[in-house]
Amino acid sequence: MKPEILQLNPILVPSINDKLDALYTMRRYYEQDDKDAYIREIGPRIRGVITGGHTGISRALMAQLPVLQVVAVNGVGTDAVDLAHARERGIPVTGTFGALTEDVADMALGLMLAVCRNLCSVDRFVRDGLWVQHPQPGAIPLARRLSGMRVGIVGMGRVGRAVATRAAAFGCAIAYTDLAAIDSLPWHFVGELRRLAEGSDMLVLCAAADKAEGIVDAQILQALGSGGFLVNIARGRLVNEPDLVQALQAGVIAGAGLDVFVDEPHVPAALRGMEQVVLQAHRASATIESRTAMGEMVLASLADALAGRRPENSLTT
Ligand code: 8YV
Repeated sequence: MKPEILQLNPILVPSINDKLDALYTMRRYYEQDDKDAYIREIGPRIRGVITGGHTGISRALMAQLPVLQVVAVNGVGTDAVDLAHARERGIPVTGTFGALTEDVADMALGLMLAVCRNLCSVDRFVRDGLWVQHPQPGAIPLARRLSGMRVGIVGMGRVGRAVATRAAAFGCAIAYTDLAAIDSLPWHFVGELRRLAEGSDMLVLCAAADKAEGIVDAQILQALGSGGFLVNIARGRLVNEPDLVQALQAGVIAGAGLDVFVDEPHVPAALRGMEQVVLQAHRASATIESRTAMGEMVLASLADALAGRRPENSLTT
């Protein structure tokens, strides 16, 4: 009998789904109307879970899976998984570390360019036929130059470093904050987030959200200042969202590029109405290349754990 795997989110790569179906009895939770009844029925037999970084898995759900041997996160954020509970039970929780770095960093640069150069609002202006109605150059305000800006990076892990490398190629001066300075990096370390924001034109959030909820609040946005931009490709809850809305409404900062939000898929209506904000739908890793590499890592984690080996990317065992 094939092992039963509970899948909490869809995977959009057909070759990965084919491999999963060939090796396992896949239990697709997201397709079920009555999820509680479904778990009561199949939970006792589930040996592996596949989930997304943002979705994770609750302690309550894990507790209903008594023979669980692995939680494979199809992503790098493990902030939505109860790691302490997994450790207590000796269950490996794995991530797809390294598989999505380049695409997430590319998305950060895309948002940085889009907010500075008003790419989305001008796209709407042209699409809506407004250029023909208002052909005078003054109809569209001048934009800002990204090249040469002072870029402050919050969280200098794989993604932070990849963003720094890209921004440096645009001639940007790079500073960063993290738990401590990383000696091997050529960029300027700033210990305090407020000071980093003060010295940045563009603040880019690349940090894990495990212990950093709401670190970007009114005070930090004030420090970033009226010429400053915020880009978030990490987790929505790093930012105090009401403070961000207020800061954008009052011109405390110049604009924001956001891929992630506190309560996805709900994006505050105020943000949706702002021309100086560029919005994405948590898409930074959503390329065929990243998602295929991520899916292969999920398959490897399941195979290792179910064969009694420690998965290479386990955080808990
Ligand atoms: C993914 C993420 O979109 O890696 C993460 O932590 O949040 C995203 O890159 C997600 O995990 C896909 O399921």
